[in-house]
Order: sequence, then structure tokens, then C-alpha cells
Amino acid sequence: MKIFYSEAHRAHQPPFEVFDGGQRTPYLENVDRMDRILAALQRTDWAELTEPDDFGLDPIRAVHDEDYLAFLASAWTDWLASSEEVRASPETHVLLPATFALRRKPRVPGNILGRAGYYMMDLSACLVAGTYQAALASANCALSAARAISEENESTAFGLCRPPGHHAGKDYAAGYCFINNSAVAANWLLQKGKVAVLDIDYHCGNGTQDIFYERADVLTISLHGDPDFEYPHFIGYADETGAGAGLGFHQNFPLPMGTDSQRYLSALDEALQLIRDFAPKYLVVPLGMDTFERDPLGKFRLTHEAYSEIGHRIAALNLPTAVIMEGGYANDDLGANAVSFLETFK
Ligand code: OKP
Ligand code: ZN
Repeated sequence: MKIFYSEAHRAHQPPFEVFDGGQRTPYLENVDRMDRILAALQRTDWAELTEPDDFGLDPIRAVHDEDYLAFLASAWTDWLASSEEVRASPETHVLLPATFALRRKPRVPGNILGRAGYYMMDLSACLVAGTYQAALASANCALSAARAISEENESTAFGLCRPPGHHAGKDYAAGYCFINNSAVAANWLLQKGKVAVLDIDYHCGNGTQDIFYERADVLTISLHGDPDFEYPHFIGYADETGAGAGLGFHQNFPLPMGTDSQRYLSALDEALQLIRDFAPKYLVVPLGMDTFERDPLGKFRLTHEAYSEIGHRIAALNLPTAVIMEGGYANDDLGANAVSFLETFK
């Protein structure tokens, strides 16, 4: 199986994030996550580590707004230019606003903090010097996986993406995500046929939902912690099923705190039936291992064994599948869980 991976993610290493309640903690979406997954893949005899191709900006522009991408591209230099304090010790700073564009039709201000408040949804998409380049490389990993399953006869390919993407919308960063890798890959695949996106990260794939909400050519599905108790709180409810031409082409499966493997698998079966009915040509699977029982962010109780069962059931769809790495923060178990899932596709 081809695994698309770039070292560029190492330059995206924010020193901290801000948790609910205002607490500053070390950035959970860290470099070590990739090292753990890489190490586990390297112990297998089937993982074929591959550099991504550069697809340029066009497939990213097809999903994200131009002004938002311009913000991402210059945000760090603008932030440096705006503050002597940041210039004095850039490695201890991140770009993070403390004021947000809540429920208005706001103008886009010139000030860098104002623009950050406009383009960011929360306090966990911390932007540093290497973020934009890392996000571009991450999108190229997803696009390379999409190309492998559509043009290179691979039945499955894995985009080992970092930073992740599924919380990023057309014009906003959120939850460790800047460019929506899975949406970029799905949108790119559309030129060749209908696509279903099955998001099995613990968190709602709100960015992907937003991006495809009014479209009938992509079926988007997300299984996740009920937003009534879990981030991102404002999106991901069961009654959000698409709009306009896209009505009926989105489905959320909000699941309760403490969801175990059995309960999860029965929701997954419902999702898989929707995909069979839709009969797509390709499948994109935003994969998060934060449904695991020992994940520090997740509140589900999936066991290690669940991941091979989930993999088997998805693989039984028998569709060309691009698996795209999203979250998962129980670093000690991350590699073993990801490999268990992936090896069911080989
Ligand atoms: C990214 B991915 C904690 C605040 C939430 C953001 C979580 C982003 C998860 N209560 N911080 O979907 O794994
Ligand atoms: Zn997640």
C-alpha cells in the first residue's frame, strides 16, 4: 500500500494551544504522532513510503476561498511585522486571536489579529512559521493518495497527513486544521466520478460538511461525539442533512459519551448502507484514532480490536479508497491502531 508522507510537517510545531477554560497546554497535535505511525508502518512488510507530488494551488483553490489562502500564506510574516515582542522570541509565540467575528457580517479588517479572528474558529489552530508550508505538503499527500486510487490502479492509498484537515472550512481554520485535505482530495476525485466521504475521526468533520453541504455529487457522512457535549459544539447534529441541491447528501451520526465498539459498529453499518445506496466511484475516509478508549481528547471507548473490524467493514464496500489521516492523540497506541485499520485494506 502506498503511504504518502512529507517531512514538511516538522516545521509546524506550535509550542502550545489553549484549552477550554483558558489553560495553555503543550500542542497535542504534535510531531511525535507522525513518528509513532511511521515507526509502526515501517515494521510491516506492505507499507510503501512515498513522497507526495506537488499538485500546485489549483486543487486547493477549488475548495478554499482565495482571501483565506492569502491569509494563511502571509499570516506569520504579518504577525512578526506587527509585534516587536513576537520578533524577540518567535519560537515561544503562535498567531492566535483573542477576538472573534461572532454572528455578524463582519468586514475583513487589515490588522493581523483582526484577520486571525475573522479566519479562525477557535483557539486550537495555532499558526507558526512553518504552518502554511506544512499544510500545503499535507494537502499534497491527500491529493497523491487520490491520484493513486484513480490513476495508478491502487485499491487503497494512505495520506499520512499532518496537519489534519477536516475542521477547516472554505474560509476558516479550526481544531488543528488549516487546509481540508480530505475535501481537497474528494473534490479532485469528482472529475472522475461520484465520491463518498466517510469521516471516522472522533470529532465532527465540520469543515467537510460545510464545504459540500449544498452539493449532490459528494455524499458526506461523519460519525462523532455528539456536538451537544463535544467540540465543535455548533455543528454535527443529526438533523443537518444538506441544503438546496445537496439536501439528503449529508448525514451526521452524533454518538453519546462512552460509546463502545459495539455501539460504534452499529452506527457504522448504517453509514455503510447509505454509501452502498449512493453507489460512489470512490471513497475518502478521514481517519481519526481519537475514538480509542485511552485517547486524551476523545470520550469513546473503542478497543484496539475495533479498528480491524471497522477496517474490514469499510473495505467490504470494495471501493477504491483514499484514507486520510486526521486526529488521534494517544501517541503510545497510535501506530498499532492505525496499522490495524490499514492492514485490512491490503
Ligand atoms: C482535531 B481532530 C478541547 C477543545 C477542543 C480542538 C480539538 C480538535 C480535534 N475541549 N480542541 O478532529 O482530531
Ligand atoms: Zn478528532
